[in-house]
Amino acid sequence: ADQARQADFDAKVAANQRIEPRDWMPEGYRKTLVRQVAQHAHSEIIGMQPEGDWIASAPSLRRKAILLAKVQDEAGHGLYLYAAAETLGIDRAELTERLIEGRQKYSSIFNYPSLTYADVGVIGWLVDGAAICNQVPLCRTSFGPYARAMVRICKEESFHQRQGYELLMRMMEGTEGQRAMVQDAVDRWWWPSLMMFGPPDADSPNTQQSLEWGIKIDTNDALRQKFVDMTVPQADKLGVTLPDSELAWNEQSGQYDFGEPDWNEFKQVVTGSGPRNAERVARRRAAHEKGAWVREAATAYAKKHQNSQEVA
Ligand code: FAQ
Repeated sequence: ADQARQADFDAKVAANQRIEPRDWMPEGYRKTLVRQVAQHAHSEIIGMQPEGDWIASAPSLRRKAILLAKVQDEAGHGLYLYAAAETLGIDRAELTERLIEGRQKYSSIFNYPSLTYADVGVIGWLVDGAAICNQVPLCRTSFGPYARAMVRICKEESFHQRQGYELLMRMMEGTEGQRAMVQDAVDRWWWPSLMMFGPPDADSPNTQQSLEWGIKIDTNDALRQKFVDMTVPQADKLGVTLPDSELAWNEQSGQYDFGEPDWNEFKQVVTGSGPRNAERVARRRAAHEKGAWVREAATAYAKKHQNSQEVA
């Protein structure tokens, strides 16, 4: 029976059909998805922090309204993704425990500090730009709930990317000091943005199997290249320099050549020793603990409501 179910699963994946929560799936497929979707959800929630730091000191009412909307969207993305993970049979409370105990990862990018308001623009431009590059193909990922969550998330990420680029365009029209702030933010965020796509294909233990299962659609290196090709013309238009002396158009390949990110730094950040890891997780833990009474009250209310329905 298992063989028949496996064959059915393989045929669905090969035909680009969606696997749904009630369908049979190999245990490894379920585990890989829980890992990736949870990591993605955690990234959205932890990712609220670097930009959230600027809400109280946004330079104008307009910028504050935009930033508030963006950070709220990220909370929403986290929630869709936790809901998608729950269809795989894992509880959101358990996933949160794993995050605050450091047993599950979130994107390396959110372990860097946001030092000026230009960082808000650069996070929108580069970090959301990289997120879109990675996530548009995931709209076709093989697990239905994850794919459907991605469709909506990508639409919102496009707005996020645009607001970042628009903010930077405005700053580049400003004073010398403002232009220098933009360049400084680009210098700090460029390499970490390239690391968002994960280790080089040769050092990526999960890629091959995830491609076979249709969980991933492209390899880490392929998406990184696509991001560089997309971003270089935008940097030119903006008038900033990307901090990579090896960056050059390659006539033969029809792509940009670029330098190697510092994979040692990546390892440090992913294993908890980046510039802001401790602070990000400590804040998430504090928010979780502070919210305990809300969860308790909501649970008690739901229980009471359920009982009164039973009586009626
Ligand atoms: N950071 O074998 P692979 C956003 C881990 S966008 C930390 O290549 P895989 C939007 C990886 O988990 C950011 N860890 O792994 C936003 C694995 O760990 P494990 C979130 C990383 O899964 C914008 C190990 O290294 N987006 O939040 C990273 O096949 C602005 C080996 O790597 C997603 O999560 C990294 N950068 O490929 C929000 C997208 N890279 O558990 C707020 C969905 C790798 O085996 C503000 N995820 N690792 O020890 C994916 O597409 C994939 O999971 C990859 C990694 C491509 C990230």
